[in-house]
Amino acid sequence: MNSEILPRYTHWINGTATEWDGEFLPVMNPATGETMSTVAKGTAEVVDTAVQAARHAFENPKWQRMTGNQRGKLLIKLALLIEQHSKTLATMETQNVGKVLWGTTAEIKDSVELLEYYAGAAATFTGETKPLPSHLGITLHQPVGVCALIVPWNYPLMLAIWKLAPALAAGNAVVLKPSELTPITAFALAELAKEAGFPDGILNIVNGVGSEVGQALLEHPKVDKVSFTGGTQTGKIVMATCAKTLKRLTLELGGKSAAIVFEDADYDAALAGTLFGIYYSAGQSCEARSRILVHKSFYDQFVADFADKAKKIVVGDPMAKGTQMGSLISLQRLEVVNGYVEQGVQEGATLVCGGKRLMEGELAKGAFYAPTLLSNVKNSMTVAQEEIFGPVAVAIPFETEEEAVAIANDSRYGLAGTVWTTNGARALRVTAALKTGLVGVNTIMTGQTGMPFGGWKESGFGRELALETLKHYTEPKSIEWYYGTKPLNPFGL
Ligand code: TXE
Repeated sequence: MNSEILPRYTHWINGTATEWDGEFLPVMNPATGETMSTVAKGTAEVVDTAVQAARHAFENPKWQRMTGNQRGKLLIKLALLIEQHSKTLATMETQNVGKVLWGTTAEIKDSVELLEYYAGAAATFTGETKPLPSHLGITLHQPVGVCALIVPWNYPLMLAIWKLAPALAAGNAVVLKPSELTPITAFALAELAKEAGFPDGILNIVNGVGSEVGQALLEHPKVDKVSFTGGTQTGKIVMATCAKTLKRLTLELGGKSAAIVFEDADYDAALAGTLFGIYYSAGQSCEARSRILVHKSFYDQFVADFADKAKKIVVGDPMAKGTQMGSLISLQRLEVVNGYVEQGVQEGATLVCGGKRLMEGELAKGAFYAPTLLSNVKNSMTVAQEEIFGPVAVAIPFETEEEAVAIANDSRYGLAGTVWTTNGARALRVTAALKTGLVGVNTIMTGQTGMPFGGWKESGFGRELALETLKHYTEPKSIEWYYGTKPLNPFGL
């Protein structure tokens, strides 16, 4: 296809799409293998322009004087506009990410709900007054300033909103950096934010590759805070770079989360939940339950039933009704995923199902990988320790509750987990013992609006989706106001 006639995405600065005479990168539809548009490959200069625009807009007295209620109103208008355009946005997202349309539709619905949540919270996140000896203590929560929001490709619009909603509710200005693979819906978001009435410069977008524009954002002296979602390796670079200027930082990184299926679990619910927990979004979720720990007494049966159902998952055109799993983000990622599966088998795991690229008919054009299960996995194997980020589950047997907890915690990650049990006391013991930020009991639906989302250990730090998230986008200030009758004069001079 002639790239001249494809839609082109540049940058969004000061309320408008910029001109760009630099390089463009192709943007792919991973399910069809077609180039669907091109995106500007930004530079440090464009980052500087965007940050200056954000700084200018942030310092504008009109924005500074806006109340939480007024910012909340803008967020509500944005939520309504996104709701009105949800079909178009979901279609764009599906075509760019390769994930099923019902999935992207649900993500947009959740994003609308999150905007509404922070719209309500914007006016409530105020300081406190504290009586002190001869002083009145007042705390203020003031916006940090310019926030760089760096998001990955697996949930492009939703994760942008996870960051943007609390940042704007708290009164900041933002520069959003979408993944170079999935820049499309961010642009639509910027247009809708303008229509909602956000002042120009409050929301800016820079496009390009992480090592250039992402890095330039991290190094920019006028960026006050960075909120990053992505891989753990990149997260470490982000943290080291932010340390140079002590930027405020939150990191939401990878995971290798465990679903523990106890002998007293509701078998059918656990089976359905563990399948969805890994194959939703083709396993490309940070909180995917990629390790399935199953009690020894029914391990073989569970593995057989799981594989039986995994083989029935409808993989294909993510736009088609009835498809249950779409494509991976790229053929390059598919090769990485396949490499892990091969390594698992070399290290002694048994390939029960999947383990191959799907090439029948139209599928050959895209990055489709069969839902895969490896059994007889030891937790020390690479496939149990590293984040594969694809539709690959590993099944590990255990005998006792203590052993299950020890296996689940034997990971450098600590994002999520699920406990499948009908024993309430056990649920309480195990949820308390897991070293993760999120735990589901008989559910994989963690990460709902209002519940703090984030990891322990190498899964990062900071929490999204909750009221406390506003703390990450504000600086607290303590004011101590003396009201004694005599001037304070400790030196007696
Ligand atoms: O992510 P990256 P990638 C994991 C998953 C996946 C691996 C690699 O295991 O296989 O990470 O994926 C920007 N300074 N997750 O390579 O590199 C980049 O442009 C600043 C888990 O796609 O982390 C993109 O916008 N920014 C994760 C964003 O960082 C940089 C979701 C994420 O890219 C940068 C995605 C730099 N030096 C992948 N380098 C999750 N937590 O869900 C890159 N970027």
